[in-house]
Amino acid sequence: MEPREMILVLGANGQIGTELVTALRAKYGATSVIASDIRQARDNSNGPFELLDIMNPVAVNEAFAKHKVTQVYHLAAILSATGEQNPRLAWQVNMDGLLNVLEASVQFGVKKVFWPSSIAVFGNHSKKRLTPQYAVTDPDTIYGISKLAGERWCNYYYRTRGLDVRSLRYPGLISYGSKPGGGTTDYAVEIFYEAKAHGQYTCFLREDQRLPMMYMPDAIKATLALMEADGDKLRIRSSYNVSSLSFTPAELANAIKVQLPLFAVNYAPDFRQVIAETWPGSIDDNYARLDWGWEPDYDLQAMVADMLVHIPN
Ligand code: NAD
Ligand code: AKB
Repeated sequence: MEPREMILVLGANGQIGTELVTALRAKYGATSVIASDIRQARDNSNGPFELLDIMNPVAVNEAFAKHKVTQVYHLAAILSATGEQNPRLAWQVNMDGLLNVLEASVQFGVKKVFWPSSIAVFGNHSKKRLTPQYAVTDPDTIYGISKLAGERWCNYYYRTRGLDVRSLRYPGLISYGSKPGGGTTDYAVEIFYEAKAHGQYTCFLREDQRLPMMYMPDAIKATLALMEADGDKLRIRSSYNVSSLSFTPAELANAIKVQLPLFAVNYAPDFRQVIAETWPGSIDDNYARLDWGWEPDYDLQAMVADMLVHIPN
């Protein structure tokens, strides 16, 4: 019989972790998935939860040893907009935290590690439309710089230590399960709450700022598919481009107006507009489609309809 998987999720109380933990528990059983975060969960009744700071290597090692961890999903990070407010902290959490996790994974014989990168690895000189896997990567934000360096560290641990690290360059993620945590793409979640609550929204990006996006069910599907894929077929051990939606704030607003005709949007671009301008508008994810059969389920209309059903009035 195969030994039982013990899965540790770091940064589990964020936008992705909240939904990924539920999906992992449905697949592996509640007690096989240990959720952890630096802050308490709103509700930790669905399975084991621990307070854990990824910046503390001793505590990280203790958690790996105590739970006999076989798989890790490392989600703890400081995102793009918050990172620009405190670049040194963002670098420390995103970089030192990742190295603590990679080191512990080698030391405790973890079988597989998932760590997300981002479209933030791209920059001003990257091709903007259908940005390829191996485009120029010249990020301007400290977040993007830390993600690019993280990708290289993951590839390094795979190559030199044989660690089975797998990674996706997520686009902006849209969900209703938990609010986003300080990114440039957060407008695409906020807009739904404001549309429902107040019938109007002031967007911090320009109306024509196209960005790659993905609905959370597709992000969870991509994550689990990559983690279940045959390792021999994975040609990329830095991070895979993965793509689904591509729209501007005006296009998103129009899709919402189909269902809420009185919804009104104003535009007041702030410092996040400057970040968004350096990112691609759409992504070429051919490697993901060929290597592990990636295909998203949601288009813009289906995503909008599902969000509006789930967000309370
Ligand atoms: P989030 O900000 O919503 O959640 C991050 C979680 O990490 C939070 O619950 C926070 O409390 C926790 N955390 C912060 N510092 C910590 C520390 N020192 N120790 C332990 N936990 C700590 O972020 P998210 O949107 O869930 O993103 C998860 C990962 O996916 C991040 O690596 C992020 O860069 C990446 N990503 C997210 C998106 C997106 O649109 N959400 C897009 C691309 C990549
Ligand atoms: C952010 O905007 O910082 C994130 C991301 C695209 O990495 N949502």
